[in-house]
Amino acid sequence: MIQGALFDLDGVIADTSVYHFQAWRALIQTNFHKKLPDELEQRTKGVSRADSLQAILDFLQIDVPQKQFEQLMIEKNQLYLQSLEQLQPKDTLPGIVALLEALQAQKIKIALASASRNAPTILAKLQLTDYFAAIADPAQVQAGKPAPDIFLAAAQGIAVAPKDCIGIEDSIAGIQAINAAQAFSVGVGSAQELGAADLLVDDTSQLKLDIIQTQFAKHIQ
Ligand code: G16
Ligand code: MG
Repeated sequence: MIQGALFDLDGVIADTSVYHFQAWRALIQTNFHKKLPDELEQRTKGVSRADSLQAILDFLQIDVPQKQFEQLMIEKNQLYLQSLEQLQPKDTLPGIVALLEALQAQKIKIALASASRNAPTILAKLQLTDYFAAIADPAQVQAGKPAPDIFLAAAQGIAVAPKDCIGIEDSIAGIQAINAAQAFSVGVGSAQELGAADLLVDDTSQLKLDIIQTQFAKHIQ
């Protein structure tokens, strides 16, 4: 029986992953006059702000002093926050409110396992905060996704063993993190990228609790 549900945020609850990459693109264009290829979007999904910037600079083979690195992170976040200004409850991805309601009706505890330091602000803007019994703080965990830490912290926040939890993710790093935490991984996206997920759906509108429960029961047999 599922006792806990651990949610990723960007790309699962809201389509903010698009805004993250738009902000990275604008930052790199302004500062280095370079264009980022599409492939970097998946590589930075679910990955912390610092790790994302490092991956981008490595890709571009650019080395910057620590002070400039920190300045670039601040600038990226300012660009990202600008795009969040318009965010409203209607921007919650399809099927998410219904899933949260279904989980709550079955007394399955809900926690957030997002790598984003902006996650509490986004949940508040979407008016979803009250569904969450715990929000794991990415600043307090040792290693970011693909390490399991943020999912372990989220499970601990609702006092449920990770093996009794499902984790929902749209990123490769996130599915790896859920699997490493030994929770049941539900991927939202393509099999090409998220083939390691225990259960895969094309988009959030297909996240139905009865289907997830059936697959979870088969998985633990
Ligand atoms: C998200 C995004 C990543 C972003 C990270 C940190 O994670 O997918 O692209 O780099 O959070 O975000 P911030 O700069 O807001 O702290 P998740 O785990 O919700 O997908
Ligand atoms: Mg995500």
